[in-house]
Amino acid sequence: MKVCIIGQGYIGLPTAALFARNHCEVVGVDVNEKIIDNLNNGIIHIEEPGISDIIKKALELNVYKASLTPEKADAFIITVPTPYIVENYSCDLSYVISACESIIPYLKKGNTVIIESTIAPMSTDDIIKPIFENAGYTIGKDLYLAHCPERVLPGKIIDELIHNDRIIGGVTPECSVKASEVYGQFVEGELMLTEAKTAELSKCMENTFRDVNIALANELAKICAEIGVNALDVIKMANKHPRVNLHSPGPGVGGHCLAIDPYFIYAKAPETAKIIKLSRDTNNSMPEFVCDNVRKIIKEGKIAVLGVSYKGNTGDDRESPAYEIIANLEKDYEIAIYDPHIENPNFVSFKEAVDNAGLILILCDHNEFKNLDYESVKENTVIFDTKNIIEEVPDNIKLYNYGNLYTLNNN
Ligand code: SAJ
Repeated sequence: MKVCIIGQGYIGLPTAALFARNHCEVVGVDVNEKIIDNLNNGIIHIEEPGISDIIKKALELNVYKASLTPEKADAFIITVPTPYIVENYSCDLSYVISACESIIPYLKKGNTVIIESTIAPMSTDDIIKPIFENAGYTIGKDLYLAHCPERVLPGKIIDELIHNDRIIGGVTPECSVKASEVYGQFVEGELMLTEAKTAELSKCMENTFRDVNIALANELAKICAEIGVNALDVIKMANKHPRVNLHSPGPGVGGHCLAIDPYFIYAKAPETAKIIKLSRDTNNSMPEFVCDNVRKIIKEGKIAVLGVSYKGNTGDDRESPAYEIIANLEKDYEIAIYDPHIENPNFVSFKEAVDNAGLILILCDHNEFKNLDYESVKENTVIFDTKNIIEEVPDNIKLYNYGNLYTLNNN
């Protein structure tokens, strides 16, 4: 089988590597000339275990090449980004549309076209299908079109691409069968055949499920701060119930999935998607909640912010709530930022950040923050741990987290 993959990023490149390793001929297409040159020389631009060796071997065996233009193939897979439109958070399909248009000159009857990028429900039927119909194809008869969303964890992409179950959403049942033959080349998990719109909504709902559950935990944290209960104890106790799994409250929800995908659903049914929208609003309100509590803890002076990544132990700061918190506090306090996972000329070392700081504000659960070097921290410094990762502090340091925020109301 010959496969042409449009987009050689975090998903497209590992996918290309696995097809090549499984005896397919692969063309990896990208608009970035430097990426293409590097890939053809075995230089990999993404940090992901296992990819580099597979691509180098595939280049040696002549089964993989990177190119600026598509080629004729049996299957085409689109793995380009789907950003959101800033004004209303709806799904920006422009890269997907131009990727689809770019393959039209190379298509032939019997080909399979698969969209992997996360897209809003109904996008395949309403927007992508007409692109190929207008080019003269009858979907399900002489061209097979499907949406098959990726669902992988960075750092474990190769393993998850092979072993995770996969949603195969064809525009027609014939399209699902053809798309499953493509993934059958390397996927060992179950291939679940369904309709395109079901696949689209399933992917969006996976991330919405987490967002809604996190919103519930965040709402609990606010209620506890208001009525005087330890939220962390409530979560610990309630989760002893075999069918309860309260999530963890925090400073907000970041990243390019949970903070975005729920809006794709909301935009489709704004009158009905009430819990989804309320959850987004609740999670978006957490930076302000953090700032309000900071203001109760200290009135002026220096704050050391620890961690701006959206998630612990990564250097990814997309949509991180930390930036909104910093922008808010910068108006009234001197802010020094330390993040061991992000290189930024404006950030400082831990020692510099905590030097003379009245408050240490933890916004991310990097492992480095679990046991801080308290020798560098001056006496009577206050820590506000919004990720609830610090278990113990020396006697001369005061710790606030979501377990005891309510005590601030009595001050
Ligand atoms: N967070 C909380 N409380 C929690 C859990 C997370 O506040 O109890 C926050 C995190 O701090 C972070 C945000 O939520 O700011 C998102 O973190 P995450 O680890 O839940 O999600 P992502 O965005 O890194 O990855 C998700 C995953 N989806 C699901 O777990 C359903 C991943 O499997 C997907 O591949 C990815 O989205 C994606 O590509 O869609």
